[in-house]
Amino acid sequence: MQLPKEQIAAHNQTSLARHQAQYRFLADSLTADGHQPEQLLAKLQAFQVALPSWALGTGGTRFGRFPGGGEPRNLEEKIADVGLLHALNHSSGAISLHIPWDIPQDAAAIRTLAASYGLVFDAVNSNTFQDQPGQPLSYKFGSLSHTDAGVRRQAVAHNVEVIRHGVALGSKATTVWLSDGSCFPGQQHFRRAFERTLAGLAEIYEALPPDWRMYVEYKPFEPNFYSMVVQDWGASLLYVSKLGPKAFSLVDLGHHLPNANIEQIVALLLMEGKLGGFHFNDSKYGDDDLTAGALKPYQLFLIFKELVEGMERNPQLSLSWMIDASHNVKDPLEDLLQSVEAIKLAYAQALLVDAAALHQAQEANDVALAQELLQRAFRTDLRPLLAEARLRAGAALAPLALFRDLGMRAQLVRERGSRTVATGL
Ligand code: AFD
Ligand code: MN
Ligand code: MN
Repeated sequence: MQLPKEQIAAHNQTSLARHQAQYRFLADSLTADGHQPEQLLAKLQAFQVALPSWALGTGGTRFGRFPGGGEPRNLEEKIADVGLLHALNHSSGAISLHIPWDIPQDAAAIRTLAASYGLVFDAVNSNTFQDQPGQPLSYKFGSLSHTDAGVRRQAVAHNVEVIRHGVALGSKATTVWLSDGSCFPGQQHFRRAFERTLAGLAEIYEALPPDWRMYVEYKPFEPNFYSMVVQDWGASLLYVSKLGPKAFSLVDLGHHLPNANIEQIVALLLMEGKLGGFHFNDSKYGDDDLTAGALKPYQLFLIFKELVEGMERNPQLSLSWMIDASHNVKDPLEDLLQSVEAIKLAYAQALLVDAAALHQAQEANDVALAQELLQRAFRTDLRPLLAEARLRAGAALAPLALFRDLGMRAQLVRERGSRTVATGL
């Protein structure tokens, strides 16, 4: 479903006067505080968050799945959904594919279709955590870390195949998330499992085109509940350091044990030049995959504060931003709009932090002032700034309201039916 520009403009008209008043007030107070609203707007407009092809349908848990209707039935419809979101917020200009859930049959046609919505292809993702129909060997006891060399070969070949699909689409990176590990003490020899995994990753690394990157995602538990072969950022950093300069760690916000200091992990990975990408979501207990910023917006801001510092220190820094969420009770498209908004808000707030003053406060051990400086930025309501960035890009002032007012889910249900189920988890 293409969303005509005129429809967006007409909807914007309904709240334009109110927005303009709010934006003027904000821009004046930002300017008075020494900020440059135009520069902030330019940074926000350039910031794009990729959406994963597996997050456009209703996710499920092992207990059940409650599809909401109108879910995309194929890759073309997934691209259409991302295109719709991008038209609404002008911030979701990329899609990340999961192979084999979304194998493009005709890569050139898929590329053209994506381009018609202004979309490019972000990192491709491999899948060795499920057995596919007709697959000769099983991943029940692991893939790259498996004791059987035949299974390891099959997993490497799959990852190389994923890179091949990505090349045809114009992707520049592959993300490897391994579910390998063990459920019981004694089941797996830790060092051997690590060495086998490293050898497999090295083979995949060899297959990377020269301008490609490999991201190694870590996760402490699930589906294995005693050990995981890439359990944390330390393990991920070990692998990517051994692999070489094209390998980077990927931080998925949900892949930490409760209360982990993720912003500190980000700072240290940046220091090592080994942070490659991000999977945004929010969680209370584990890999909950909830809407970014829904539970811990201050944590998201603190993470962005480190990211902004990293980006300012190294303007060449290139990071892949993606949402990795699952929607069990909300409309996936509404949820993604909310996630993108929360991510950009945290980014914008982080841009407001007075880094020089904070540095001084830190050097002087002025703890109270350091907190004031951070919270001053965090508590500034920057929603009118985000809306202004969208308005200038021809997107919606109020994406979620427009999605609802035009009855878009109902239109999708009419088009696709109420019983469609998208591929994914
Ligand atoms: C996992 C990881 C990973 C993977 C996804 C599969 O976060 O990014 O590709 O789920 O849906 O938990
Ligand atoms: Mn992830
Ligand atoms: Mn996850």
